[in-house]
Amino acid sequence: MDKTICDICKGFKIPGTYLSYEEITVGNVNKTYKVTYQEANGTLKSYVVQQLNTYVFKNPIQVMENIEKITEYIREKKPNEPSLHFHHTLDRKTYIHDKTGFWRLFNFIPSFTCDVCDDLKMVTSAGEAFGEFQMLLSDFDASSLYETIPDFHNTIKRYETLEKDSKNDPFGRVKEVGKELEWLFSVKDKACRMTEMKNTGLLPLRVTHNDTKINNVLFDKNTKKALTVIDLDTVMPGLVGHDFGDAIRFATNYVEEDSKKYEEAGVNLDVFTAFSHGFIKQTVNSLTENELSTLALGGFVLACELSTRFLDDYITGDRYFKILYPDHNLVRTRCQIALAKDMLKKMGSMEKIVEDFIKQYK
Ligand code: GN1
Ligand code: MG
Repeated sequence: MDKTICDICKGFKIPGTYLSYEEITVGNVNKTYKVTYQEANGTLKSYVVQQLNTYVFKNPIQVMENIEKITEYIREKKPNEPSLHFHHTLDRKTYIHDKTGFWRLFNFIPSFTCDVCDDLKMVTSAGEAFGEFQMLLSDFDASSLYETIPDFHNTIKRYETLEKDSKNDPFGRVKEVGKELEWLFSVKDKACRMTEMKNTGLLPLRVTHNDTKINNVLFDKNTKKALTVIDLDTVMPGLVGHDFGDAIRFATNYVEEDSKKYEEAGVNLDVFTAFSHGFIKQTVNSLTENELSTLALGGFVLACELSTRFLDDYITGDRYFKILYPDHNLVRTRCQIALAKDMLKKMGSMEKIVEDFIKQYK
């Protein structure tokens, strides 16, 4: 791997002497490495090298084109803020595609990330960062972006896929997951409500991030404020409720996404309040009434949708998400279902919290 990474850095014309690399193990699809170079004057400089998962991103060049467009757009509006800069090869491409894979390289921003965040000020700051991302792109022409993963948050289609694959049962695993399937299909209408509203023209398409996990926010080590949001691979036209909901299902859960302590999974309403505060403050004045009405539901929708995706991957032989042990996707499914069940119980409280912030900032 050393040689491959070193060659990739050469391809991106990184100046100085290659010293070392380490893998950054966050993320369920791509492979990410931090690489350190020594420059001619002796200073050390780090970069991030990433191998894009081309099973997931079937059209990686379109992914890069989307990212370039939106990072340039944001940089023009906020030139002095930290942001991702993708390096170019000699032939002016932002990627290298060879027999070792599809690679890109960008600046390393000194910062830290957190998978579980109980510092409520940081959670609010993350909410502001995702809200701001949404707002900075609110006048960007969403139709100029490629839909790099078609129907990514089309919950109706996700359910159809699960239904079809569980009928085919290619690995004989369906007998283990009867309860999970039954529960997921029992809440299908509610889980598909946002997609239904989009299909009937009740919700506008916006430029959305589509992977708003709190570990996709870089925080400043000293101030603990959000510096920027990262992981722009899934930036596409989408619904604001998806971005809000995905953030909620990840950040508010008492346990990690793949915890086996299902009985402890659930929404921490303090974290919910903190994130909603930051996000709604940034976005409230540019969202429609219908969009605002979907926010509290969003977490439930995304928890159910991701459950269908994890469960479908389990049933079809774990081809999509990286797994660390054989039933990892089943554990992830059960944890998301437990979270979604708790969200149903707390829906009234979540709606009230959202309404109060809307009143406060509108
Ligand atoms: C994947 O790899 P990562 O963490 O960026 C997935 C998201 C899921 C997430 C669940 C392109 O994101 O949609 O919510 O795992 N990304 C893609 O942890 O499918
Ligand atoms: Mg991602």
